[in-house]
Amino acid sequence: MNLPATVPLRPAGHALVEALIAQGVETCFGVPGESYLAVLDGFHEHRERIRFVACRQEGGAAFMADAQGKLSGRPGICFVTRGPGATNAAIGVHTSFQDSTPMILFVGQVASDQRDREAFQEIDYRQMFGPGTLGLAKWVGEVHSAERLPEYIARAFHTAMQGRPGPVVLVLPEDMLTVPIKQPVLPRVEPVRAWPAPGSLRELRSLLLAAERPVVIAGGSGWDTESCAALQRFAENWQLPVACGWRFQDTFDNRHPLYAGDVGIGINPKLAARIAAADLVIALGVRLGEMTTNGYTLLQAPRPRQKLVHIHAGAEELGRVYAADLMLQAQVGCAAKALESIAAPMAVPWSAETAAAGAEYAANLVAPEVLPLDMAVVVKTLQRLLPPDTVYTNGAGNFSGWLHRYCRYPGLQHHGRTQLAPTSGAMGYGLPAAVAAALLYPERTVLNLAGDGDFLMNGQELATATGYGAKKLISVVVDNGTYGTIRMHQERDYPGRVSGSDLFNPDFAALARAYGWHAESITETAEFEPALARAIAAGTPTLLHLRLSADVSTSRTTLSAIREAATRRAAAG
Ligand SMILES: Cc1ncc(C[n+]2csc(CCOP(=O)(O)OP(=O)(O)O)c2C)c(N)n1
Repeated sequence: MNLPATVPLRPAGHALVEALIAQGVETCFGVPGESYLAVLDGFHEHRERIRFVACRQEGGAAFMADAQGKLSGRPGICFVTRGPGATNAAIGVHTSFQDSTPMILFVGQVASDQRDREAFQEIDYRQMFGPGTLGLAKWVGEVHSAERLPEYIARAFHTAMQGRPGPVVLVLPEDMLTVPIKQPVLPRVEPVRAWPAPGSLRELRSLLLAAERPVVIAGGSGWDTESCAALQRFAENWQLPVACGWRFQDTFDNRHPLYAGDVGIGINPKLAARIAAADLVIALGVRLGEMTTNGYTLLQAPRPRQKLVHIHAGAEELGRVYAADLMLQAQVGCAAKALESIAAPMAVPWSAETAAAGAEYAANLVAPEVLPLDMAVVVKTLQRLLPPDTVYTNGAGNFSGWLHRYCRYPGLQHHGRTQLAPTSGAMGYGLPAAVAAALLYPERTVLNLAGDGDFLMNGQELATATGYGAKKLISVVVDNGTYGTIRMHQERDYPGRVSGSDLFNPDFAALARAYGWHAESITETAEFEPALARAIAAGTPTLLHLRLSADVSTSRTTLSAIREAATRRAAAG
């Protein structure tokens, strides 16, 4: 990009919008505030090249920016006002942190001459989001000098994308945004990528040659078309079974014979046993967090029984919990391409094990019929009727287990990311993520699977979908009248003592219609396919409301079975 050495004077708020355009941003999400009027005016000034999507709550807006970051690989952008706006948005920052999603949250701040007085809605964002707080922003910057705004923005983009990607918070004092500046914006930032050293690849080859039961766990952020294809070729060269980390299921094509399933909540017990019995685990891009390690037991912390190779872009992730036998600090894209180049032998001793892992994955897709409304059939029908490039989104709750178990996500080399799901376990993520996907990629179909509790955490974003003209967007709400996950834990630990987990629900279909959506309610399996066909044909966002009994708990068991087992355990002392 050729930049003029000087540009006409314009308010810093306008320059900020120009800088976003220079970074390739076409859509930003947010809720307006009087603290950043000069930026909103910049959006008006440049409305032909960039749009500001006004959301209904900052939590929804921040989740939309997270979804944008996941789908594009570049920072999703969210604007919020000070105090209440920033606190509402915190859930999205936390999710981007745990999910390693590149994201930038811009926060309007009180004027500089009012700082430190606890002025109206004032918060010190470095303390609130600061890296010292473990798990909020990767970096928090406050722009005190309008002239240095371009520098701060470039740094925010670098920081959000480099190493372990994550969220950055940039704080914008109100008076700074109105200062006229003549600094040009900086050119588009590309992340610096680290490659694995040749010596470590030789070590990895030796570990593979010495192994008898290796398993790959792939996931994390930073994957793209080329690196996913390279991972597949590496796996094919070595006939390796590949599992995907929790909620990174589109890292490896789920229809490929080497796919072994996903590692997370609700893991196929056969896959868990296989990983536990492996003699070599290659963790590629995943964080090896609590969910992906089944509470640090699949891989015993801090020294696993299996030999462990951990490849991650963030130096701080390597050796954070596990004393791996080999640690490679490399961006996943570079690592996958390097792995592909490691010479494989003509035959490997574990081919039969790999085939068995694939067979176990296939067997896990089969489920006994459930009456009257079968969630396994619902997910399989979705996959049969919806286009292969459909983006599937979900928030948190047991309902997501059906999607994770039965949905066969294509590897992202085929259609880009097809799974948007929070490893932070944040309820309310799925609907705004789906709205963002539908607005950013209107040619693709977007399917949100939501729990009744989960859905209403951000149900207000139905209005954003309608207001901005989303079309190929379907939300399936699994209504079992309870915060079912919590009820499940209660029945396990305090059988029969229901407390705080019952829900009063609205008529979800009527609610959606009030927002201008098409909507239907469904009580039996046979009604689902025709309703979905009508949703696909509707040309307008559609909500399908599934009415289930609270007893429907997970894809493997019911509440009554959990309660009975817990009661028996208690009686046996
Ligand atoms: C924002 C947030 N609040 C609370 C929780 C704790 N939590 C996890 S699952 C769950 C219940 C989810 O209920 P629902 O959406 O109805 O799905 P179900 O479990 O019934 O399938 C709760 C309250 C959470 N993960 N996120």
